[in-house]
Amino acid sequence: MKIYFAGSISGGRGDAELYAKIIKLLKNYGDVLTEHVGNPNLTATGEEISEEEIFNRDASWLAGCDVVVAEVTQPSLGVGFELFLGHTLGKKTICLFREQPGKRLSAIIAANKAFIIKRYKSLEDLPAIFDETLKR
Ligand code: 6IA
Repeated sequence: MKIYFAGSISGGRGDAELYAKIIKLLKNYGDVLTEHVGNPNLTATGEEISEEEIFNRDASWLAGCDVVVAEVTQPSLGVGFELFLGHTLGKKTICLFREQPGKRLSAIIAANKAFIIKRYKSLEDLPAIFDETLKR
């Protein structure tokens, strides 16, 4: 199974360490195409390749994946766009939102019936969520 993991880059890297841990868990279920999203050395200003190369690479990985898993707690324009793109391509999509006081998931994501929305408190909650949503 090819997994496209989406997480905030330009939107803020506050959750980068969490993304790396999620990617490690996801590797139990398939190949993660976007391991760089969890790289703590990848800053908000991004990778050393051109924006066009990043877009073309990410769009083709997205088109070729079996499932999109997005951590949507840190709002990100790019993650929102990837969710839309995956949606138009009919990709199974799981959105992970960490419950925190004062934070709300955008209604345009939360209310989309095409997405599997999973609210969680901590990393320990995720194996059960992945067993339920990713195991064939
Ligand atoms: O808007 P954001 O940057 O937060 O969007 C993050 C999402 O878009 C991630 O899930 C990535 O798949 C993708 N993405 C956005 N920027 C990059 C990037 N470097 N490298 C890889 N994937 C990216 C940005 C460099 C650029 C500022 C020159």
